[in-house]
Amino acid sequence: MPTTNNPNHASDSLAARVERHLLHNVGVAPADAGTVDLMSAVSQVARAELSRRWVAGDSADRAAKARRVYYLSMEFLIGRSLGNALAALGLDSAAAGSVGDHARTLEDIQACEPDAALGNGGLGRLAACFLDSMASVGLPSFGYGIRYEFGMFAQSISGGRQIEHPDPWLEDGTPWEFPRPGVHYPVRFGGWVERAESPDAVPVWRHAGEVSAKAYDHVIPGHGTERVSTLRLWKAAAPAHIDLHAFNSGDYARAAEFKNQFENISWVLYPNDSTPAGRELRLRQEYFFTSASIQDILARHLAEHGTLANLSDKVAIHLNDTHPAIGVAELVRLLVDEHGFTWAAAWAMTQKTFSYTNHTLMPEALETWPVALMQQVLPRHLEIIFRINHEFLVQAQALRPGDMEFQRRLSLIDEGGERRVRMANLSIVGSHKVNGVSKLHSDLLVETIFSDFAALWPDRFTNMTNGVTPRRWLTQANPGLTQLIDSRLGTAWRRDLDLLRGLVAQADDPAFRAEFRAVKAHNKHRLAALIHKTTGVTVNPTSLFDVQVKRIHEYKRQLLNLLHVVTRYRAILAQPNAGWVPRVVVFAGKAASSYTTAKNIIRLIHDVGQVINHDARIGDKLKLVFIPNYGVSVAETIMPGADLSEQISTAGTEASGTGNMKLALNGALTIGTDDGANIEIRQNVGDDNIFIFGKKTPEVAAIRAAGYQPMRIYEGNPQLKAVLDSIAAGAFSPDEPARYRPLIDSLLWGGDHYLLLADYEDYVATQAKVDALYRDQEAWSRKAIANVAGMGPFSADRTIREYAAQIWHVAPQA
Ligand code: GL9
Repeated sequence: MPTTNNPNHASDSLAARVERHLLHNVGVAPADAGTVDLMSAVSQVARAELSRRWVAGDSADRAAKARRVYYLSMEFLIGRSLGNALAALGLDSAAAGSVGDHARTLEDIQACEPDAALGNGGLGRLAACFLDSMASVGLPSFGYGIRYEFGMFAQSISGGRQIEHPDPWLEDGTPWEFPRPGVHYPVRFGGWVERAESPDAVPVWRHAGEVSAKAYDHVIPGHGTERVSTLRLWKAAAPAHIDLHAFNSGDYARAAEFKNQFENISWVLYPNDSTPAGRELRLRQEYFFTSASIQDILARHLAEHGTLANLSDKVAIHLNDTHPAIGVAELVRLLVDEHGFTWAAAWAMTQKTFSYTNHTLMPEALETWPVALMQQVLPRHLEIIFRINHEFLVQAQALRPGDMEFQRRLSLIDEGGERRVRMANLSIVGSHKVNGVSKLHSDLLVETIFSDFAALWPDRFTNMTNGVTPRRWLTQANPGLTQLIDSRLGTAWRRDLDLLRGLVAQADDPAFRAEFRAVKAHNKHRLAALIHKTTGVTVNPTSLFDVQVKRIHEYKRQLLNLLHVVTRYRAILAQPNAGWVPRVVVFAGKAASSYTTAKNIIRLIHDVGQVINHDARIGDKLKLVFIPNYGVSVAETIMPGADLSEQISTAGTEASGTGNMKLALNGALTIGTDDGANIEIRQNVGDDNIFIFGKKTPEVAAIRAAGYQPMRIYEGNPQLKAVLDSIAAGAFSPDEPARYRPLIDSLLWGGDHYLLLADYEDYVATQAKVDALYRDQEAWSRKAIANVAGMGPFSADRTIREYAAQIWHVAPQA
């Protein structure tokens, strides 16, 4: 429909702007524009408006000399930007109209934007949700990270096996970044430290190599406000003073190789969430982005204040896990070596500036770096760490004179075996606040791995329960539910998620419940279509959709879920007419490339699915699918379509979880253990509206302490025994009957470290309660609605306001 003769209509100006961008920036005639061209043009329109807001906010902050928060994170799992930008600008419906003129749907156009997958899992997605909330609550804020050329690997499944493909997300460029050629800093490595003659003289770091960190910005739109936040990502480049041509005239291959030595630092995201991999390059990455970020922070502060004396009054730097922990030593170095601070002044300033979030209790995930490696890569920083440690242990000695074990545990250096720097200890000592990510996790931190530090500094430790942005995870992902909520509560809940409480009253209205079910049914159709497209399996959308989506890890216990699936399969075969509630069990998630057991679990899911899905006796009663390439965009389709959310980690292992929040917010009921944020979800949605099962954290500890014997449980439970025996004997791998013997042996003989067998019986019994409830659709809907209604506290806006008030002391401006 031609709309150009009505210049006041919002969609007119948008359509006209899209056409202008097609002509001027994309280089294509509007009539010939393809889907990618339109994606690019619509993005340019949004970008232009965001750029205007950005410039305005930035100059306001500069004029006000605002205190700012700087969130340092190795990972930002952003996903797509277009839909989010249009929603923030209130342009979504206009955009739908403007591309409709080109016979395209906005959904198709959005789908051709690649995900920015600069993170592995929950930790990286949390950082992205936090950026959204920092912008939306109006915190003067920057995220800092790495502009990885290759993000999280893309996963395909072949013969049940995970195949990893590179993710060249920047290959065709992205409309969302703003290169800042004027913003670059040198980052140095290696060499030695020249000992000063007098003890007061500043040591000189004679570095051996240098790279240039170049800034690329992403504007992060705020919702319901004109404020935005900035994500600044660093790319590594050869320093300007290296003339590649002169260095290697004519030999381009060698010149390129030489250049790569500099640039490889920002090439790839390490696809590993448990063990620090890639060793030296990973350490270089950590230092690279941390150093560049802190140099940038100091430069901005000096430009505004002309002195660093008041740095901690104006700057809060947050360490997202220990990955940027070297920043503690880097700030000391910059203050002492380059800005004339005394050691004591620099150290006091540093502690006032930093804060740190721990994201896991898993000991193998606590980063340490060999002293020898740090000596080689960052000799000056190692020296600084030794001095911090020395002064710190003097304090510890004063508190508990002669207690050498206490000092040994607190030390920044692990002296048992190869000497290593403990990055968590450095982070705690260098920060004024340390937090966990759920109530349970924060309690466990001070009771277990950080108990010695808590004895020294009880006030340093606190809790900040995670949250998720309701914009991406409800408004954008679930427009049907959004409209339904709007129709009853108005739209204010979008900025104040606690208003969802108003749905409690709606749950009593049968008409509302019917509409709620209709929305869910629609979302399940969409999910069924995704399942069909990605796996070839046809599922019945009226089945109960049982969803476990997250990284594949033994502690998350996808295998326990699978034991239930096999149990159910066998029970259906034994009693085909027992009135089964049809179920579709959905898995998705990536396994770290070096994590063999996790990869075997993926393969077993696939193999069990092959048997069940092709067993004509089963039909719709049970289907098992593994959706490949789990990521932000895939999650946006899965979350709204789920009925049941599997959050079944061994109690005490999942620091928080955030998928649990996204699923409940979209009206899924949780079946979960007493772990992480599940506990707080239960408190908020009510005990009757969640299925909690299994051993609790103290019981887990007691069972292990008493000498856990999984074999006893196996011998005592014929149902479990039959399930394990069938997998071990090759019922699901007839071509290679012994394929899963080792996996099952790890449970029976290998100690079953995550207590799958101990929780099996309760889990299966609880799954039967799920079925019983699902048979009563009215009762189920009431509980699903109660879940949505109770999720207000899990908005990342709440989390960010708590960080702002209690840790960062930065005032929201919006
Ligand atoms: C994690 C925890 O395991 C999750 O429970 C938590 O919700 C998130 C965010 O706080 O952090 N810690 C961690 O290392 N990962 C988490 O998901 N792993 C990845 O991000 C891969």
